[in-house]
Amino acid sequence: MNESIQQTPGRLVIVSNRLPVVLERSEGTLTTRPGSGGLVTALAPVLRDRGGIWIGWSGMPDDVQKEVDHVLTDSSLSAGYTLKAVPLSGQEFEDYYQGFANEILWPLFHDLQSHCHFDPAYWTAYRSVNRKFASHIRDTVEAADFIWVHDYHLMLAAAELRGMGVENPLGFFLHIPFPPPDIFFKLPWRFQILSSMLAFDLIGFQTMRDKRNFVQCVRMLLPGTSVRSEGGFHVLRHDAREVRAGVFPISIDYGEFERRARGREVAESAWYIHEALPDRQIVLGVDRLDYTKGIPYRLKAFRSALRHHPELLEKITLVQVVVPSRIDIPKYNDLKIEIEQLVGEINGEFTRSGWVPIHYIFRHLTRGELLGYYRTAEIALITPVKDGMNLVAKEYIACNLEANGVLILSEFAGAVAQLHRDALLVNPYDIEGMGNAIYNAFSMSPAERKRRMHRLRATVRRYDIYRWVEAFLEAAVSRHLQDFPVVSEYIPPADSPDIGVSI
Ligand code: ADQ
Repeated sequence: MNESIQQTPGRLVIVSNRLPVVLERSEGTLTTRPGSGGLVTALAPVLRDRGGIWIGWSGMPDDVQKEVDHVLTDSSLSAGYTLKAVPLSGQEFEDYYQGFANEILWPLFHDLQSHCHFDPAYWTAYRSVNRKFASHIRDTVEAADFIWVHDYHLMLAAAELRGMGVENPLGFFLHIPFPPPDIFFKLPWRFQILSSMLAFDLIGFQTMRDKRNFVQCVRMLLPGTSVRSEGGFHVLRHDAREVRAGVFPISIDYGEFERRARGREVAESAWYIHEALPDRQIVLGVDRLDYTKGIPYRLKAFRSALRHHPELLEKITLVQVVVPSRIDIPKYNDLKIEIEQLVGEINGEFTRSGWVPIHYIFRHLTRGELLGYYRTAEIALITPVKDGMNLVAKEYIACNLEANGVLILSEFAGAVAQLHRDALLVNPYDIEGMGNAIYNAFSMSPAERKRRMHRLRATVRRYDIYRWVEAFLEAAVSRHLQDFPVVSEYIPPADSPDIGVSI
């Protein structure tokens, strides 16, 4: 770990909507198990080393809060840092989380304003839950602690804390994109959200595009704010307070993915997957059920590939894994129905004896199964219509040990800024173009695959999740962004994005 991080005074206080543990009730008893995911893995050692606290909602109803607190005290001992739950009532969950976060901010920040449901009751709940989080933070922190708030659920937290007199250094990382002014301005509460964000000291975005959108919104909506560039940041000065905005593309625990992919469980799972699909290239899609992931366009592109390139028939299988998510929100259920209808239509049109073109999986996979697919698939088809980063792309790369896979990546995933040189890029709205990219990937020579995949692997290995945590925490104490990839903005070419593919 970098020395400057260890030398920063005070503890680290992480704040996110959900705690990094999963609480479950089995036979009447509440238990916890560690949450998965790179963020927890990367932050846990820092929290343990310098002393830390993680504040978030437990996922349990607030009438069992005493029991939750009790269980979390035990989990804190085994985790080596303190877990503190913010209780939420059923109504708060509906209006703040399902409502404002997932029916307003999520679609709007992914440029899908037609999916937004601008209910004023949602805004009232969002404000009051952000205030509730702030009062829990205030009651927990000590003067020198660094508070790092995560994601769009808690964009008002800093302003609430400042209003309560908390003057600790405050960082914020936005995991999802920040929209351009024309879209952001549709938000009825745009002024309150934007001005509240300026109460943080450091704001991290996934890409240059997100940072630029944010700065443009501030310039237009809060004209009294001065903006300057300094040490790799944009520094915004408003009401005698300065906030620095920087770019920190999030990543994965590369070493851990690679290590597990090498293990026996994954090797066996990969072997069985291919054994069941002999002489075929597997095209893999893995997504949460979400309209931002572009699944229907992708299915249509696969159909277009089969229609226009008959060489693919019986030689290629799309495995589309969809992880159930937010199914209580009507738009998500509509999407599920649309996906299932398309899968049925395409399989109905092309299936031959011994070959079903799309294998559709709608459930959580075990880690071993997921990594088995990553390890063995010849092509990853990752085509969100918009995505903050997209970790699946990086996980696929880390698990592609033989370096024989091809990554087809949307121009609108944040990951494109780092991976554009060696992935096949597609516009997810261009169905035929995407179909051609599938064909190009299928036909790509082993040497070209290796060349590209080696470079992709080197990039993700170098800029892993540990480097990301280190860069953010270092930025919190230093005035300069040091030795971190200043990723250039990806600008789509004048011609079709997959031009120049040599196969
Ligand atoms: P997400 O929208 O959830 O994250 P993504 O970055 O792709 O999107 O992460 C999905 C995670 O779920 C991956 O780590 C993956 O391993 C896991 N997963 C997927 N399928 C699974 C399955 N079948 N079983 C088990 N686990 C599965 C948000 C933003 C992204 C941003 C991340 C991190 O929307 O743009 O990259 O946060 O900042």
